[in-house]
Amino acid sequence: MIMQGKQGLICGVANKRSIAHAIAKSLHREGAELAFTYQGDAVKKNVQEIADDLGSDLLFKCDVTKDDDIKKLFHDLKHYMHHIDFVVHSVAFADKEDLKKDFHRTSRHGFTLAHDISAYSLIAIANEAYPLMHLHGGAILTLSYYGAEKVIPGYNVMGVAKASLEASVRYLAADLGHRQVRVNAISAGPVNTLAARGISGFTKILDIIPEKAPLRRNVEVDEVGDAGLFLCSPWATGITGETLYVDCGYHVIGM
Ligand code: NAD
Ligand code: IMJ
Repeated sequence: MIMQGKQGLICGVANKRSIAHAIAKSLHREGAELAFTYQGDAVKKNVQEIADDLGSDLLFKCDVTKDDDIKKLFHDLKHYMHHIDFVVHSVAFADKEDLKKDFHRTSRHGFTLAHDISAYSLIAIANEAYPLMHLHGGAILTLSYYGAEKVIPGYNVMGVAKASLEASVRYLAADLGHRQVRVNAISAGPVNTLAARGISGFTKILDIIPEKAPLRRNVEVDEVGDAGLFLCSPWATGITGETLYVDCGYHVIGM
């Protein structure tokens, strides 16, 4: 029970398949107390049910494009939790049209939207989270994908936003490290979630990984959950600014 006495916030649960749900399950299993955010009414019921299952009655609405939502979230969280030990940021969005057409067709609006939701939101959340972390610090974790560094068909503007996210992890780690606040990312292999559904080429990628990855299989979402637990836990107090691959080793293969 490495997380006994620890408490924190999970952003980005939409349903039971969400990577944020897997991370929340691992943290809960090891004794952590959790609070959850939900994006809007469409997913509130799902998130409420998941929070219930994980022994939490702390549920806050937060659309990360809204500064007021983020401010109110942490104001309310402070009231209930007083301090936090970790925040999980598992949020991304791009206009579906931008994931279909060629990357060079990305509009200014589409570029801005993807970066606002998928990268800037980590900075906005980190700024509200670190003052709630105690003298002994805390952990901030986000989720990335290999499309940040290599061209993956259709990932397009999301790849550029993830590159920005991973660079933000390094700059945030440098800024907040003197307070013992650690900032890390997991670069997860493909997982069949809402964010992957309906993506053309997704099933093809799920078929390629078992042929090429060192472990000869796709990653299980619970393996991402356990790696997330590790990075949020006292086992990882020496790790910050890192992007940890949880992808069955796919990223080390050259061809
Ligand atoms: P998901 O759809 O379950 O989670 C995405 C979450 O983002 C949802 O909960 C959604 O409500 C939230 N979100 C979108 N716009 C938001 C906004 N404006 N305000 C607040 N929340 C908003 O899918 P997932 O696969 O669990 O995605 C979680 C993270 O994991 C994302 O950052 C994604 O890029 C990353 N990731 C996913 C995969 C994969 O294959 N599924 C692989 C690597 C990384
Ligand atoms: C997404 C697009 C293209 C290829 C993709 C993905 N591959 C994988 C994903 C190969 C694994 C899933 N992923 C890593 C994401 O980060 C998804 C982000 C995403 C998904 C959607 C779908 C629905 C929508 N907008 C989205 N914005 C971001 O309207």
